[in-house]
Amino acid sequence: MPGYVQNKNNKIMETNNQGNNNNSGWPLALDHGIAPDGTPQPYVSDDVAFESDNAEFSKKPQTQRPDVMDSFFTLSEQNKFTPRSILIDLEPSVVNKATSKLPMFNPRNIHLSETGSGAANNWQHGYVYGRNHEEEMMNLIDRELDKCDNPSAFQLMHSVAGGTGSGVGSLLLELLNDRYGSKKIVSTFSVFPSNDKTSDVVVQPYNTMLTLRRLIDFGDATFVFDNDSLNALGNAFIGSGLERNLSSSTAFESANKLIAYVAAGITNPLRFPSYMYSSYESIISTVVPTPELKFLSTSIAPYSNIPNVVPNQNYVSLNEYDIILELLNDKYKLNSYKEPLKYISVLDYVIGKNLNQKEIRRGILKAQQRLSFVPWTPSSISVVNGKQSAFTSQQEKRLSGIQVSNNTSIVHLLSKTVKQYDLLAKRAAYINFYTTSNDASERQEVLDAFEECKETVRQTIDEYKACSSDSYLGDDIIDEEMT
Ligand SMILES: Nc1nc2c(ncn2[C@@H]2O[C@H](COP(=O)(O)OP(=O)(O)OP(=O)(O)O)[C@@H](O)[C@H]2O)c(=O)[nH]1
Ligand SMILES: [Mg+2]
Repeated sequence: MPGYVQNKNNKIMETNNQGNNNNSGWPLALDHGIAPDGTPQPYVSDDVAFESDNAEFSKKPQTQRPDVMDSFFTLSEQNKFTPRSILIDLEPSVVNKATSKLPMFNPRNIHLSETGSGAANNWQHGYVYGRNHEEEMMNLIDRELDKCDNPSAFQLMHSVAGGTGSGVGSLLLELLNDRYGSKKIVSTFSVFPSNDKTSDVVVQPYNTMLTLRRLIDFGDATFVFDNDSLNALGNAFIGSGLERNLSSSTAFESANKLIAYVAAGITNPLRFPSYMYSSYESIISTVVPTPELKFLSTSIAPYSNIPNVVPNQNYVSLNEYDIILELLNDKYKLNSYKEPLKYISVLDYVIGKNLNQKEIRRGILKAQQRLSFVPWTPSSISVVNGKQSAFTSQQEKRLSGIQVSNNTSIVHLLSKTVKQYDLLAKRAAYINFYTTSNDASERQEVLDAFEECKETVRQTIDEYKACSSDSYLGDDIIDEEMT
């Protein structure tokens, strides 16, 4: 399938296409030169930067596009790319904003509630709505899957604390697990609420707890983003001298840019394949060693090529060694926690042109010495040699870096949620938000269901705590022998 655009547009062109002038800011589309309405931009070769009538040049074989677009897009008969995404919400404003910026989204892949009032920050509303509309939503998913040759994974992007992302998201996790769980990876990009601003929605700890249980029971990997770290990271980028057009954007827009950048970056080797990490399975299995340890943290190196974030005059060029060390810096983490951590796995992406393998090796050796790993894994950092898109590359050598890691910082996030939940649950506060009547037995049923979720989360906390011990794998072997 990737051949389709090559035939039409794979000419060696004279222009230096930065692809960023009329852009949407969506890295996944920008990387492949897809305009907001889905129109493919001509591919610009890196090797020969001009077209020539000279017979010598025209005899040269045309460079093949190095990117694979069909993982995330389908090509219509009108030669337009359409994301495979499905957009679901219980109120229209967010989806309408997205589709007006990016008309490339397929209107048939959008599900909005008829009443359009949202789920009122209530997991229960979202979940029940999902139950009542599960057939419609699964039809959208199945129809999209039918268009795929060999789908390997789902990516669910949602917030865990409101009503829709948490409730509908939880239901979808159950449905996907039920129908496809054994065959396909179900991964999530889950936004956790700001700790500083919990007061705006008092029942966030309930919603988060109910969602966490589904992430633990039905997901294969969760990329954790917390809004406090996202805000801090935005500030760190500004503080370090990157100009960010914040005046015209909300705090969420900049947070979402960072999430979108990481989400796209993670799949760089799928979309620009080389000999390693060219499947989603290989990426996930590198960072998720057992189904019990599946919460992943990410970080972004400073001065990375984030769309709409341009380096100002203070920009200093970082080489591969610098990038790898910067990825260890707390201030560039999207789920930050400053206590000493134990690492279970680390996958570093260094993305750029003509990567210097010597500098990568030097950086990795240094970084490995700085990190503390759990005793039962090889204390090593895996590396993705990511390719820079010809559509987003700059004139000068500018490298980007992303780190995906599995580490014990999740203990802090989960424990914080349990603590906030306990404060509400011990007084059964606001439990009537989740019941249909004032009936005491129904209240108790709801509380019991909440407590089951808490128990699941507790087990994950315990698992992450236990994994730091020397005997972590040994305990399991003994358990198995005894049973
Ligand atoms: N990073 C990020 N966080 C967001 C965004 N929108 C909302 N949040 C956070 O997510 C949580 C819940 O968000 P909502 O938008 O109210 O949740 P929802 O899933 O739409 O559910 P309902 O509004 O109840 O239908 C809050 O903690 C918000 O701070 C966003 O665009 N980006
Ligand atoms: Mg909403």
